Amino acid sequence: MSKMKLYHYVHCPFCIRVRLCLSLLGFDYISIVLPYDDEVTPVQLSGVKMLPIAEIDGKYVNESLDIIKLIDKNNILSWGNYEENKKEVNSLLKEIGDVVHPLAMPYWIYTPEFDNTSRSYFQTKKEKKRGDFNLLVKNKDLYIAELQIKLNSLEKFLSPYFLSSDLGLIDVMIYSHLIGLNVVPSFQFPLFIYNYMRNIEELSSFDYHVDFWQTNTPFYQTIRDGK
Ligand SMILES: N[C@@H](CCC(=O)N[C@@H](CS)C(=O)NCC(=O)O)C(=O)O
Repeated sequence: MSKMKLYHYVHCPFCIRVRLCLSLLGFDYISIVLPYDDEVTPVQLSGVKMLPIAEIDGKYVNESLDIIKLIDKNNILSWGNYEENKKEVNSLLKEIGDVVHPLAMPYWIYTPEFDNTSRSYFQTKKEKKRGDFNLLVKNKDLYIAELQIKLNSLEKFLSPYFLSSDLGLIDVMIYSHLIGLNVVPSFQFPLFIYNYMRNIEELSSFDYHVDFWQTNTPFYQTIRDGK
């Protein structure tokens, strides 16, 4: 396999899961971060404006799990555990996503991944589904309370990984849905989740792309302080 090219958004949980697996499985790859408002490149590559897209040996693959399957030919990530619990895991991810997205989106757009044009493109598109970002920020504490309940309910499944003593695909998926919360001020993970996530990072040497997550821009400070 020649070196993979990965087109991704830094904030996107589906892109993060691919990057995390590439790190875990020791694959070197070429990282291409596309601006969120670039509609032309993804459509030219795969026919739809959706990332991640991987270019592997001249072919373009654009579903995160299809990409991961191609790089995990030896089933290091315990696909069997995911297949057995697929229904529950997918509904868990949906429930987590339904709270994480409204919480994190208004902050993601003030990270260095976005410029004025991509920020406004993202906000306009997402507000149609999630509602006014100012309102989402205003209701932050309600979302945080809801999320804490969902996160606490995870504890019984971790031993120390999801229904397993080994790190697998399900853990990668959960981690990737949660890591974007790092930019939400005043949000704190329950300690057991915090430790679970740090553990996954250590095992994978995951490149979190810290340069893209720095949030000390004046815009971010304004929204963080609720002005
Ligand atoms: N089923 C896809 C979902 C990927 C996905 O939803 N990507 C989002 C970013 S998180 C996207 O590209 N959205 C494009 C847009 O809304 O403009 C996968 O697992 O790869």
